[in-house]
Amino acid sequence: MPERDLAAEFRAGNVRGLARAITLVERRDPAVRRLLAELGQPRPPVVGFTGAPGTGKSTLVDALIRHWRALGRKVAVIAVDPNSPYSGGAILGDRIRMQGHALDPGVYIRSMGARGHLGGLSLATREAVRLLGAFGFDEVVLETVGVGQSELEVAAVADTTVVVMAPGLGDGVQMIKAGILEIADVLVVNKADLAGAQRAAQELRTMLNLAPRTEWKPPIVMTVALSGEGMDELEQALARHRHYLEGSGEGRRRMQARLREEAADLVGQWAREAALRLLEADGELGRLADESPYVAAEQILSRLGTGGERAEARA
Ligand SMILES: Nc1nc2c(ncn2[C@@H]2O[C@H](COP(=O)(O)OP(=O)(O)O)[C@@H](O)[C@H]2O)c(=O)[nH]1
Ligand SMILES: [Mg+2]
Repeated sequence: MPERDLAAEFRAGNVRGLARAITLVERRDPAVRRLLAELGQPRPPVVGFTGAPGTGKSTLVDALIRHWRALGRKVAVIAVDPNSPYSGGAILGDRIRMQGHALDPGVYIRSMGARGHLGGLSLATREAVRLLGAFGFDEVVLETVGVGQSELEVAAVADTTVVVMAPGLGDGVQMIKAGILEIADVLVVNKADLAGAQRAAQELRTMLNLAPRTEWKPPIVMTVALSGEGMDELEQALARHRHYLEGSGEGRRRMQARLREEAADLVGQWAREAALRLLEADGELGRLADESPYVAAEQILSRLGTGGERAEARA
């Protein structure tokens, strides 16, 4: 489908157009850039939910959707799964957990993967967020699905990162080792109905007290996502953090950092594509790479620097 039609579908609020556009994002199709240029790029606030599988992220997100819908906000959820090379559609379990919203046009849920390109996941997620904003969503939630580095990639895109723990899952020391605690703006101990929740919260408190003092101290919220207990506190914590971002200038700083990261990621991606084209087209360069990838890489960089490939990389 030509981008012109896609833009028309966006303006008409046709959700299938949105789904197609996000599929183009996953394929790293340059048509997305032109579509965004045509649509404009309002960026909705993004809340990321991360934490070990089974801690209750989807259940929490479901409760949050209900809260935002009651306020008339349109909500989009992207389940970010780095292990899936290419997904599309909602993940079955999450669809079941969030199916209460299936008929609500103010809610959009889907999963997203990205091919194993460097920085590909954050690039794709950032573009998807812009598309969702252009489509008219007021709030975007990212939920990590797989385990591994998706946590950090999601935090790099989100304005507010919520790290979810549950008793018996996602041990605190492990989170520190993985650098997860550092990315938390809000900490949730979910499944507060289960034994061990108070102790998990106490452990977290101790660890936070050991961390260097910062202007924003991540609050610890206890929730029972299944019953909605603690959701008011979670919503207040999210609102407070949003307020802090606006008032302190931290929101601006994060946005700048994000845009710079994105620029660097784009260079990485475009240069890689251009390099592969050069290696394909130039037999000599290919043979050079067979002998020494370092020498070949330097050759390629200097050739890209002279601008020969630049126009093509931009296409
Ligand atoms: N006991 C209890 N179970 C919960 C709570 N929240 C979620 N669960 C259950 O935990 C399981 C995993 O939840 P899910 O939201 O899919 O976790 P995710 O993998 O982090 O998205 C499901 O069976 C939920 O019903 C809670 O507050 N208390
Ligand atoms: Mg989930």
